[in-house]
Amino acid sequence: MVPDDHPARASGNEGDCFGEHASASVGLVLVAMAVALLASAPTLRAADAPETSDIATAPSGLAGRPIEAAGLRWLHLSSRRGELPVPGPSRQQTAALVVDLDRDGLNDFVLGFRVQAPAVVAYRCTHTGWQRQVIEPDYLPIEAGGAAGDIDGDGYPDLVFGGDWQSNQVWWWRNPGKGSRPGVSWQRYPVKNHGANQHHDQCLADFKGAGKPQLAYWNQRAKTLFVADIPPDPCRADAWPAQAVFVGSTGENPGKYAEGMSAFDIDGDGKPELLAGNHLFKFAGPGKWSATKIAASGGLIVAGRLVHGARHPQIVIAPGDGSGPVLWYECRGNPLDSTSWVGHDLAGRTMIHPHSLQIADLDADGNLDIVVAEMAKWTERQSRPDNPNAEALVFFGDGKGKFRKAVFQSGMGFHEARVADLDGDGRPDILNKPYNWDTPRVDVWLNRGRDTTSLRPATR
Ligand SMILES: [Ca+2]
Ligand SMILES: [Ca+2]
Ligand SMILES: [Ca+2]
Ligand SMILES: [Ca+2]
Repeated sequence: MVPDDHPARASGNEGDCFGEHASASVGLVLVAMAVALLASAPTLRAADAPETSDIATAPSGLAGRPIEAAGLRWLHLSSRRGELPVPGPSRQQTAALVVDLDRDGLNDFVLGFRVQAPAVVAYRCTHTGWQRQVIEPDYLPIEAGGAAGDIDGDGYPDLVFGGDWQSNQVWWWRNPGKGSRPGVSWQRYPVKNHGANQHHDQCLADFKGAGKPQLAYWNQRAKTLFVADIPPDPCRADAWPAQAVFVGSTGENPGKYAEGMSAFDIDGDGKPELLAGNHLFKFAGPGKWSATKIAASGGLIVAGRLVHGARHPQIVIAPGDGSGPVLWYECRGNPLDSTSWVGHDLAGRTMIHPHSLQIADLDADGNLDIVVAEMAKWTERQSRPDNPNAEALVFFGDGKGKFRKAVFQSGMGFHEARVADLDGDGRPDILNKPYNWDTPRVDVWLNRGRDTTSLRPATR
């Protein structure tokens, strides 16, 4: 985010989740969001499956540069070289989500902005590449975070984004589904339009086992974590009643705020728990949530089965808009007991604004890997990077709790990067849009694996 004394505060803050004292830094909240997306992705019943005619052909003949990074082959596409559409005029790119908007079997992605309209754009994956579509043409001070999930129950994933330090609002956009037409934006509806400002990070998941998702969101300037049920008629609701699940600090440094959110079934009861800041929250019945502190300090928080055979999944936390170590935590007992969680340093150094954190098996060896990436720039009033040696790192897991570090990129600004299959070949790819480093800009690295023969040549 942006410091309080920062000029950017006059025009819009970055998309992260800190509240009161965003002064010191700008951050990345990428990883937590990716996990949230995975956890909240709608499950398609057979009747909901896309019709055959709707299934898209994976993109081919893409312009891009074949590169090698972190020991893998990639096809790198950048809006800087015209290989992807330019996101828009905004220089403060706050949010990024990966979601299959049209349910054609291929992921699309969504970017959010502040300072200048449009506030939200989609990149639809087509057989020739990515086509940009404006979802919200107006200016809104979109904060980092966001969530995708089916809010109105029509089977198509809708979108949620929150306002930053300048706004007390959270909004959702209805996916028109088959009614979607190029050039036609989506209808926006209120989720929250009162109370304190700033909403860095949201998550849609069925924490309550209700058969449909609930929306969790941070409200940084209230230092509060809320969970709201979707109203019976969300297209007519004025605002969604919400319950405060947690109030206070998540161990952040002075001047920072709680951030980070995702969902994962940690205790194995079939229902996802809410991971937020440095805590695990479990729904314990109407109006009741248990809170388990996992770590001394919070940030972007995601979970996965990093260690084969472990009874419970592991949790990874990165300081996001702050700086500090990145740790992964294993459970050595009851996951609802704080003393069960034991942390292990991942990076071996202080990471500076690591606002991207994702878990995926990048090298297809059957062991989950961790992607952590730093921001290069967050201060608006200067053009030079704050952190010119920013690194995007991959920690390749061995499935036994050991990780091998590899540098994916250096000197590049990452923020809210997402790891997901973007071209339908089954390999997880990397999406990045910097916050204010070299903006406007978006980059995609399509994972071509270790096998050089599978590398598609660039067409230009
Ligand atoms: Ca799609
Ligand atoms: Ca559970
Ligand atoms: Ca792996
Ligand atoms: Ca892929």
